[in-house]
This record gives sequence, structure tokens and C-alpha cells, in this order.
Amino acid sequence: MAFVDEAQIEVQAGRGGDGCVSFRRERCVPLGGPDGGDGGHGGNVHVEGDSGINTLVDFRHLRLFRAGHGGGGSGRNRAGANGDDITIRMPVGTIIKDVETGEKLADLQVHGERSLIAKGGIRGLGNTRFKSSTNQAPRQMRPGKPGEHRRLSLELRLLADIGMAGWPNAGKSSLLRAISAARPKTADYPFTTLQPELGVVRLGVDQSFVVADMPGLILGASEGVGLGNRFLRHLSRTRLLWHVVDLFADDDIHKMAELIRQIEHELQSAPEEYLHQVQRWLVFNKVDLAKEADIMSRGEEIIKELNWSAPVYYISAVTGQGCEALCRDTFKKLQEKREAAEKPDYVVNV
Ligand SMILES: Nc1nc2c(ncn2[C@@H]2O[C@H](COP(=O)(O)OP(=O)(O)OP(=O)(O)O)[C@@H](O)[C@H]2O)c(=O)[nH]1
Ligand SMILES: [Mg+2]
Repeated sequence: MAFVDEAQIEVQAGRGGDGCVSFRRERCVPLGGPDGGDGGHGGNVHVEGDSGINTLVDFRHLRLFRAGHGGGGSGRNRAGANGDDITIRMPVGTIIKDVETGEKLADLQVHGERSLIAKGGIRGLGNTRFKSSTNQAPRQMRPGKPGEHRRLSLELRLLADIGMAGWPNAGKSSLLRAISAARPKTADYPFTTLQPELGVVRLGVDQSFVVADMPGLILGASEGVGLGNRFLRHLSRTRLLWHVVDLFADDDIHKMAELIRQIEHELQSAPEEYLHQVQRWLVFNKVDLAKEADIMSRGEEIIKELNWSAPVYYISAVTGQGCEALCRDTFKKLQEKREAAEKPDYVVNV
């Protein structure tokens, strides 16, 4: 299915039903008085996060969403029916903004999270409501109010714990295949991956995390070259980046360091500021292609050249070597981050 991460839709909440002007007419009851009922409320438009949906593709075709109108009131003080509410289901990770004002209306972070996006019109009032000691036979009523109308921009930002960044062909998709049940396409030509894909890494009961495979980055991605910056946006909500490097992309160590710095530069220049702060680990891939001693000395030279101090892993996405250690340490790190986030940064003295 096509992966679509931007869309625009219109929503129209229902109109409130009009109030009714009516008078009681019964045999033997002269001047029965007003009995016009109120209208019903207009239906609301809600949005809801749904983890079963992972693209905004449906919103390319269906663009106008209307809630039901409130029914009009009627005689004998009968109120009109309320208009039906509607709920628009969207992928978890969708940010919804009002196109006209730019105001952020909702950010659906978890499955089932709901938000009222356009309010139905207020119901009208029947003439019974206007009865008073001085006006026993009111002829006025209040009409229902129109429902809110909005144009919305939808923007999907994937919610993954780990994001992968790297040059094309580094082996990102191969790594996702090695550690999860996801089956992204892999091939020995660049730009095999054209859209992000998520995979769940399971280490044990209640021990899992989500990894996002990304298309390879190119120079200038942060300024909008290629598809790069669309996808950099998806990395901006991850909690840790794996910078996947083909350890044999170039024979020259200086060139290798340069290739790593170039990806670093694209990440640092991305418009999403949060992305600049996400911690990054180096993942040297394709270690099956040389002897262990050569791999280590090559890796160490690159690290020295880069002045790198964050963690480094040596893996082979093809043989699976080193992948378990990477995943276990990642899970530990995510857990530490989770605990740190839960801990209050002040102590209450009782
Ligand atoms: N020998 C060896 N080959 C690998 C390893 N990992 C990936 N490859 C090969 O490298 C090529 C590129 O792998 P992909 O996983 O498609 O690379 P990618 O980073 O997802 O590439 P893009 O989607 O184009 O950005 C494929 O031919 C893989 O078989 C590895 O650990 N060892
Ligand atoms: Mg790929």
C-alpha cells in the first residue's frame, strides 16, 4: 500500500436543529399555550488514533467529512434528534492542524486517543422556552446554529523508538529483516527503500521496541533534496538513532570518516530541532566481509578520526553477528530513558 504522510481534508460539523413554533390544540382546552420543542444538537466531528492504520492514503480520495444535522423540534414539546457524531480514524502519530490559523488541534500519540475537532452547532429553542407571564403565546423561536467547518492539514510522523539513518546500501533494511518480522526489500543498488517501514524487535515477554527503516539519505536532504527531508521528519520522534555504516563503503579511512560526517551534517541541519538532540550510535555493518582483527583495526581508526565517544557496534545484518548485543543494549538504554522520564526531578519533603 502506498505510504502517504501528508493530506488535507475538510470537516463539517452538523447544524443544530431549529426550534419549533407550535401551540397546544385540544378539544375543550382553549388557549392551550405554546408547545414547540427544541431542535437537536448538531453532530460533532472527532478524530481518533488507530494503530491498525499506518498511512494517510485514504484521505487522498475522501476529503470531506460531515457529521449529521440536528433534527428540528416539533409540537407537543418534542425535541429534535441530535445529529450523529462521526469519528475519523487516523494513524497513530498524526498531527492535525487548522490550515487557516495554523493552530495545532490534535496530536494522536496512542491508539484510541480521541479529540473533538469540529463542534456541532447549538440546537435551536422552541417557542415553549419563550413563554413568560407577559407573553403567554410567544411566536418566537431560536434557529439552530451552524456547525464548525475547518480545513485540516494532516501530517503523519511515525512513532518509533529507534530510527535508522545512513547512506543508501549501508544495510539498514537488511538489519531490520535480521532483527524483526518486518520484510523490507533489500538489494545491492541504492534507494531500494523508498518509504519508511516499521518493525518490532522482540527480546522477550514485555521486552520489545519499534525500529523505523528509512530510505538512504543523500547530500542536501536536510534542504529538501530528494525525498530526504520528508523522511528526516519521521526520525524526529525517535528516542535513539542507529547510524548504520557500510564498513567497506570506501578503502580510505579519511573518506569513511567524511561519509559519516556528511550524514551527521544532514541530521544536524534538519528543520526539526528535536532531531539535533537525539542520541546517535554508530553501527558498523558488513563485518562478515573481513577478518575480525582487520575489522577492529579499521573501526578503531575511523572512530579515532571522528573523535567519536558514543557507543559503537559491529554487526553483520547477513549473518546476524552482533545484532543481539545491539538490540539488548538498545532496549536497556530505552528503559533507562523511560525511567528517567518517569522520575520527578524534584523531591517533595513531607
Ligand atoms: N556481506 C554483507 N552484505 C550486506 C550486509 N548487510 C547488507 N548487505 C548487502 O548490502 C546491500 C544493501 O542492503 P540494504 O539492506 O538494501 O541497504 P539499505 O541501507 O537498506 O539501502 P537503501 O534502502 O537503498 O537505502 C544488499 O545487497 C545486502 O545484501 C552484511 O551484513 N554483509
Ligand atoms: Mg533499504
